[in-house]
Amino acid sequence: MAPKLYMLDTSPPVRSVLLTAKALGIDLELIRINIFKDEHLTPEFLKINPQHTIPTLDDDGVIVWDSHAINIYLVTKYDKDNLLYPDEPYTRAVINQRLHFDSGVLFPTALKIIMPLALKETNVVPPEKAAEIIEAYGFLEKFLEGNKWMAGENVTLADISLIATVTSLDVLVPIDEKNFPNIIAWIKNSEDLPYYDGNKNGLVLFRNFMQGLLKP
Ligand SMILES: N[C@@H](CCC(=O)N[C@@H](CS)C(=O)NCC(=O)O)C(=O)O
Repeated sequence: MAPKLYMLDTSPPVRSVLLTAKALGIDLELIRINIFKDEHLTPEFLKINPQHTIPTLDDDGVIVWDSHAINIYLVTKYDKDNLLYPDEPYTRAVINQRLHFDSGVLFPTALKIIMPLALKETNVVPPEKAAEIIEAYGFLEKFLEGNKWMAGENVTLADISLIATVTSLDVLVPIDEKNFPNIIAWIKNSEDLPYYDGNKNGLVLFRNFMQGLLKP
């Protein structure tokens, strides 16, 4: 039975799970939950995930939420070679640092821009929030110094989580190639991954959604 993924196409963390699933060749049953219609607050969904976030995975009764936890679960269960999450201690520590950066810094900062736009409370990206994102771009630029990928010479879960968030942020706070050449090169490399569709399709929808909300 294909694992079920409760999801919304535009969501960056959902897209990171779609990337992981495609990379590992796992078929998922997609169950769309429209958070803007409160479909994540129904008693049925709260029973599965009391924290009411998407993505949420149901793998034959094993429930996991938080995209980073889901991706690690999928890799641990289905990627026998562990290529996306190698167990060499230093590499894994670097990957974990990048994942925590995505989960604890980058995505929460992105949400502070995305949600007021989505709820039509504003139609601009506040300059102070844009400044926080530009500071975060500076950190990412450093992570990539001397590295093709976020945790070294090989693509890992660090790239899979961060590419979904960073390409979404680029819609809101465009990444300037002059200041952030490493990030731009890394995005281009990511676009060449054979499973990049996992991000691409939802990103187009996210871009259209946000551009419709931003003041021209
Ligand atoms: N750290 C979580 C963030 C998940 C998250 O905040 N998802 C948003 C949609 S992009 C959501 O479910 N929002 C509804 C809510 O929090 O009630 C992850 O990586 O999965």
